[in-house]
Amino acid sequence: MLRLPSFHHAAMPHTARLSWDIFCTVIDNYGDIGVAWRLARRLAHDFGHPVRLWVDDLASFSRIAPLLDPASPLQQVDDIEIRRWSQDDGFADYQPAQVVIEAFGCRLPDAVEQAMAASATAPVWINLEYLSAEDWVAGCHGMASPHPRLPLTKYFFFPGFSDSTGGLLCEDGLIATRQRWQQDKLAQRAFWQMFDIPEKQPEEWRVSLFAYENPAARALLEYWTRSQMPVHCMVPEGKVLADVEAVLGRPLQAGQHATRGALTVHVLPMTDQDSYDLTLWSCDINFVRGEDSFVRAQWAGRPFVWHIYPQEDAAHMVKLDAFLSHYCAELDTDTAAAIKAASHAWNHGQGMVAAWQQLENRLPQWHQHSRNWPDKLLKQGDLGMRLVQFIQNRLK
Ligand code: TRH
Repeated sequence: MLRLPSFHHAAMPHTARLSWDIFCTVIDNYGDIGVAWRLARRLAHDFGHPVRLWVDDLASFSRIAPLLDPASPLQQVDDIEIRRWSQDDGFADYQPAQVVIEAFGCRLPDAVEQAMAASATAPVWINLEYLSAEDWVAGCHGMASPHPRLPLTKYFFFPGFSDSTGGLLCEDGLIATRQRWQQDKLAQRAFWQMFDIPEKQPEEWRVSLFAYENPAARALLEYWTRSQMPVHCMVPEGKVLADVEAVLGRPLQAGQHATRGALTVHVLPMTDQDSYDLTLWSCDINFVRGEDSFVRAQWAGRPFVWHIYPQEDAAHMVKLDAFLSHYCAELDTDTAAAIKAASHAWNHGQGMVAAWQQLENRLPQWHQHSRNWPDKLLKQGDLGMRLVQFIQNRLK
């Protein structure tokens, strides 16, 4: 059995111990629970704080946390207390932690709010928001909103890319661990062997593909069947698989692979978050989606293409552009133009082959930029550290 690298520093930061309740509902997909779970683990493992994670849908949660028992309403996983909840639960005996996080505006039950208001010291109440690189985020980050009836204040905590936002979640020591992994060919070989996938060859593209349904994926995969370099494409089972199957001409399940021309597709089972990180670290280029895999691709230090979660009225395209202008700010004009064109093509579902050809010519610059990018984002600390500091300032 492969030993996964440990991300944890021996020394914990000197922050006063806080207890946390994180409430999360699963809307669709895995992003909300993915972020909540990652935050819980960051606080428990790197800060040593006790965390209770309240989740309404344990079946979805267990897809990214295989040790979880979806039938158990109360369990301990990875040093975190996991509790199943719903809006109708009584919460009669609920005793709030010092910090209560409402993830992505999931709305706390009335009884929880009342228990918070009745506490001798009201907990610090945080609404953890979705990630966006838009400029308005800095103005809204940390804003206080008084409860209409109870003596409680809710603070809005926005992840983001600038120093005046809440930053992005990253474990202590993660970047160094990732750099060591990327030097370690034996560990990578052992990792791929777990999925019955051959080790990466120098003369091959190894790509991971985690995306929503996307006609641009069909066009790109078709193009890769005629590639000069063999392409090995790792596809976690899920939404984009139908597009992949259309190109390969047959149904595919986790654990299977299929080849057409220069393209070989390997369908991966959903793994836990740490193993998914290893997939991202071990591929040359990663296609990611939503919020959490998008952030993890940035820590991977490798080029990535982002399939943003689609919203009504194309609001997501504004968010995409806000990120791209940030990401490309210090790049040369041609590389920036190629990355922007490929991102637009991928998210509009058309024009991907031409955009990809343009991008192929800029790969060295794109690789270099991907290696430098995490340092820029982490200079002022990650989201976990900024959140703990924010809470401590409220408690002074
Ligand atoms: O699943 P997503 O599409 O989630 C989305 C977004 O978060 C979006 O903003 C939100 O509004 C919507 O959900 C409801 O993509 P995301 O954010 O990348 O989450 C996927 C999670 O799954 C992430 O934590 C990584 C994890 N994962 C694994 O743990 N193992 C795997 O094998 C794979 C492929 C993913």
